Amino acid sequence: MRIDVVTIFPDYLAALDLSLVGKARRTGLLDLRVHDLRDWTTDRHRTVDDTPFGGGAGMVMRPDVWGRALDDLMGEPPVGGPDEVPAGAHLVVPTPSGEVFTQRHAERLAGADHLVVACGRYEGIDARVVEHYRAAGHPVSELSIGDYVLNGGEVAALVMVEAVGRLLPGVVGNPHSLVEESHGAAGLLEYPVYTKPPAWAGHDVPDVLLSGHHGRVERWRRDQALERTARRRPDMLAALEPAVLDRRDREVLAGLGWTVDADGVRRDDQV
Ligand code: JB8
Repeated sequence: MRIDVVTIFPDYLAALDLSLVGKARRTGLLDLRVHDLRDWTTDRHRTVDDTPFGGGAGMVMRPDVWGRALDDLMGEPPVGGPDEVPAGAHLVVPTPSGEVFTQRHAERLAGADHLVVACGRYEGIDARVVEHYRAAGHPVSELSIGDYVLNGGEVAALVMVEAVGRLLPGVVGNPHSLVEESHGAAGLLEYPVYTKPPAWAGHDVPDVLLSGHHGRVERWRRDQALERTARRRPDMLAALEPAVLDRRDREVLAGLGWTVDADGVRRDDQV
């Protein structure tokens, strides 16, 4: 896969030289290029922003500068384009006004041949930029990494590149790690994990994990996952298909104040 990231702070993306994503780049699984948006400015001051039409606080990023950058990087949909750029890039725009980025978005983006990530600053990018590339036939995703506000799209781009990069075939050494996580995707938070030493600072590892009874360990982990999900992410519990919950699951949930019936999973006070 190729990913181009465009930003006025290319140094922000230096972390992508490290760890798993860095290795994927060095081995050629991921062709990741970071660009300085100011390379597409034409004035002496390398200006990327201007005042908002209609008034208001702050500055807006100019569409002409972004247009020159993206015309060079996105390729020509639906066919053709410069040889050195794969056709039909998917444009990703981090923005607090976007859909909330989830593992489902990461999985979909990991199936693309070419992503271009446009990192905004100030009050964001002139809205005609997204409109233009969508109208030209490119897939465009405006995505938020959560309900808080950053100073720009760079940190969100790091999050998205890491989440997508680790799904590319061969990037995560042991594909079993990805399979185990799909249980998380099946709707529950992960169970707590422990390692040596078995006693530390007056806290012992739960006996069942030292027992060697594989079946009891699996059941304990399932109970812990249910309890964590009920307490921390009731929205995830309420979205579960009843068919994925066995009799013991339903007993555990009953003890936590949840009812499972043909209609779904609900808190007892909402039955
Ligand atoms: C200007 O909070 B965020 C975010 C904030 C931003 C821009 C992009 C993303 C651009 N402010 O995800």
